[in-house]
Amino acid sequence: MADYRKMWEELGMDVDLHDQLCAVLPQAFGDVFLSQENRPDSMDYYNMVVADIHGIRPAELIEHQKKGGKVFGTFCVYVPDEIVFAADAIATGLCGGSQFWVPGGEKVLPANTCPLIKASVGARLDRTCPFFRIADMFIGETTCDGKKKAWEILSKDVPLHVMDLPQMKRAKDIRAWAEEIETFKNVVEEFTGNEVTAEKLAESITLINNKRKALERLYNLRKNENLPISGCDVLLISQIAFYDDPARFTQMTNKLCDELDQRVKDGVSVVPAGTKRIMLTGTPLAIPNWKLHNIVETSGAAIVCEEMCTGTRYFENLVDESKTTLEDQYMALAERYMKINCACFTPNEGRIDDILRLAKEYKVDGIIDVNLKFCNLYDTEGYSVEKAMKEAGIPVLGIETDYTDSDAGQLRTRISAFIEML
Ligand code: BJ8
Repeated sequence: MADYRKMWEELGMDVDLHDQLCAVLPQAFGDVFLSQENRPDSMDYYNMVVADIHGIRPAELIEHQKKGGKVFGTFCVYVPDEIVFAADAIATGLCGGSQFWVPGGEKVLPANTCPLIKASVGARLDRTCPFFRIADMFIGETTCDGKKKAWEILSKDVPLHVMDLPQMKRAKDIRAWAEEIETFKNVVEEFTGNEVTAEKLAESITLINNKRKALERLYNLRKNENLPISGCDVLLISQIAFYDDPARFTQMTNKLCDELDQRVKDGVSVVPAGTKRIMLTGTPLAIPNWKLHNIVETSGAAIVCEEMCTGTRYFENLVDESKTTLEDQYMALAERYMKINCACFTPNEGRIDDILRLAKEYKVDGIIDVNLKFCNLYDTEGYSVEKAMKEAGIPVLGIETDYTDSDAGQLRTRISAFIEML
């Protein structure tokens, strides 16, 4: 790993504490990823990005800031990156996926808050993640209650704008989201000093659509009987999508897909014929949360799809590129983003339709419904999801977990038993 200590010190990070994280990550990464057999060569790019996760991309963001550019940190797939890039700024995902940051969050949040929120708050307040130091402005949203209250705490420490996300999907809610996107544009323009024109926005809509298309291409390749790539590797790519440069990410992911196309032609599979195909659904798996994929794929099954925000919810549906005025573009953005089916909406039957559709498309043998501990929304929705799956005759296993390893043994036993009965 290159030496980025000076950069971290200049960011005001707690470098000694951060060293503890740097000490465990390479081992965890090696155990989960490098131990896999027959990985595509094009995974080298993603390996490199993750090996220096707190170095390479942060250094690029700082370069951008030195030239006068701004960086916006986001926490939800409803926040439109297009607006940020149209103002010559950079958007980067900030959700925390490591137990390392949780105690820092617990200093200010109730212990029974979901680990994703605790880790995100802890990463900022403990000063142990460069991305959380670099972002000039955080963008929150009114999704779950835990996040809403966390914004109030974080806003004492960093400039923060909250987008008011409607929680129903009537025509007036979509119009309201279009208005909220316009307000966001005004905030971004003022903060960056750069004007967002219809031409600039059209360019960034294409930029982000291209990223979505590359991810969709990657996911489509997982629909093959011969699986050309593991679920672990696709999860890693989905996680990197949140913070990598979008144009480069698109290029590298298409390059990987070229290699995978060849694998499909050659009948190459990363798993033996007859390996059970699993889909995960539920709460997001923020980097470096690789726990479940690792358990499932070392228990004799393969993960072929994730109906998650680190999965299909991130890339399905494109923004209409034919609009030429800002007003029409806000509406096109709102229409695309409001097609995402998150449990913070009521009703959210679209998610059940998605799961049933994806189960068919990816020819899954079973579904694991994953809930991050203390996420009330997805936990409650789990009842309807699991009921619908049972009615459709699809085996389903509901699990609840957090970022610790304390339940790994128990999860392995339950997941192995589930795979066994498929
Ligand atoms: S669109 S899933 S990214 S809100 S897991 S913090 S909901 S208590 S992350 Fe999410 Fe946007 Fe929805 Fe996706 Fe709250 Fe639940 Fe925690 Fe969650």
